[in-house]
Amino acid sequence: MPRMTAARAAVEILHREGITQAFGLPGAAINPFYRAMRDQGEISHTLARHVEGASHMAEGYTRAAPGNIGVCIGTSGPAGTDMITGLYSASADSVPILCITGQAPVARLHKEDFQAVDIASIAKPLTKMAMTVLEAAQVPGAFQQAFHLMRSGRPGPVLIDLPMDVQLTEIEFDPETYQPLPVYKPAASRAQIGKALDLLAASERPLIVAGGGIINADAADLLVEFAELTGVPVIPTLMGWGAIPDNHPLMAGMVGLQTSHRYGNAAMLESDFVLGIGNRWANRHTGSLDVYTQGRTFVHVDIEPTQIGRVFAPDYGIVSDARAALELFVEVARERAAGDLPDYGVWAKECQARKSTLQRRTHFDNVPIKPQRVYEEMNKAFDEHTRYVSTIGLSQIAGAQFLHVFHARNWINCGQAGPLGWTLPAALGVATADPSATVVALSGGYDFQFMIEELAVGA
Ligand SMILES: Cc1ncc(C[n+]2csc(CCOP(=O)(O)OP(=O)(O)O)c2C)c(N)n1
Repeated sequence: MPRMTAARAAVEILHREGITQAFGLPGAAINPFYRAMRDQGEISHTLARHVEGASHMAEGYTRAAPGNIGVCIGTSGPAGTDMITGLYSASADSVPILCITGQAPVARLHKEDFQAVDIASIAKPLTKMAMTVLEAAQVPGAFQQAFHLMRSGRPGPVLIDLPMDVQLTEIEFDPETYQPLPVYKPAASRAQIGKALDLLAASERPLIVAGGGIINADAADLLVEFAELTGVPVIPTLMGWGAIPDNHPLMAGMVGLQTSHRYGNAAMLESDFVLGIGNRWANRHTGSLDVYTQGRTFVHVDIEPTQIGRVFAPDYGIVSDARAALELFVEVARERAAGDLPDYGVWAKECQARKSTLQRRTHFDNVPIKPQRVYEEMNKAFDEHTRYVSTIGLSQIAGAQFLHVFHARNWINCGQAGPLGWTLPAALGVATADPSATVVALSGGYDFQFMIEELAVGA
């Protein structure tokens, strides 16, 4: 049996789980892991200037392409605490990233050692698993479980904390026969999809609310196919923006308090039925729940069972991966298309008409130039394949109101956590994953300055 350090075994597993890129910053307690990464030689490393930056780079990297998992690495103590904001942002937006930290030797963990902090306890509420691995022989299992958890159910981050002596201990491990664990994703049944379509067919002015779960499941094509088959207009959430192109006749606008379109809000108020897929009824999308829910029937499809009923009780809930659900929605809707689905043509035309009458004004000639005009010019300057990255602030809100997005993963926004400083490093993560893309980081002065040191990484 091959013998190697636990750190080397961990690197071999990263490689076999498909990791080719990591972001981080070394320090004494993680140096054995860095050494193992260098010796193994298959994983590129981007040296961040701030470990929080590395965690946001990892998130941008994950979000840039289906199947990606961003890895961020730091030493013990403050490196882990610096990456907590990245773990919060990733968990809040259902994004898998793997955060690896060094730690003081096992025997010194309770002695208030230099840079020894209980990072696993600090990270617990922000991760699907946060573990200080105390036995070297557990390291392969911990990494195997980490990938299984990050990819199963609602995606999210994991933290693995490796005491220095654990990293350096030799263990028996055979990388050649390593195999990732199966990924678990719940799938809707035909009976459930049939019932949801019965409820849809009983409505006169239905909408589909398309959430970020559709992007995570790489199911934008199926969403558009289902919308076209049924003729039902689509409201993307801020996390789902791009799942249906902005210029599609069934794109009915975004709904919400700030990051919304006037025509989207108007369509929602006119509707009598909402099918939410892979969304979580975020409060900045719903606004007042009374107004949002009154007079409407709701069907909610989500991969995470405890999301059903969390914000309000839907009329019918289905626990399913968005792709699995949409595959069946398309299949069953196609069988019914000839028969019992109503014609929503008039309703869809009304939604489309509002899109031309309820536009916000952008064409100002003022000097100095007004922000609205800047976005108008951006829409001309950047083509449909441009990838926008943004976190928070007026610049982000206006971006959602005025920009145009035509493809899934081309609007990469820190939707729930919105930490200042996220945009620049996240954009670098996107650019690392997709070097040929035009990546536009949309950032206000504060956001830009929060992590301005990462410009050096970009350079
Ligand atoms: C870490 C952090 N602190 C504070 C806030 C609260 N906050 C949200 S937007 C904002 C101002 C943003 O200013 P700027 O980045 O210049 O963007 P602008 O609104 O000018 O576009 C603040 C302080 C935050 N989101 N994150």
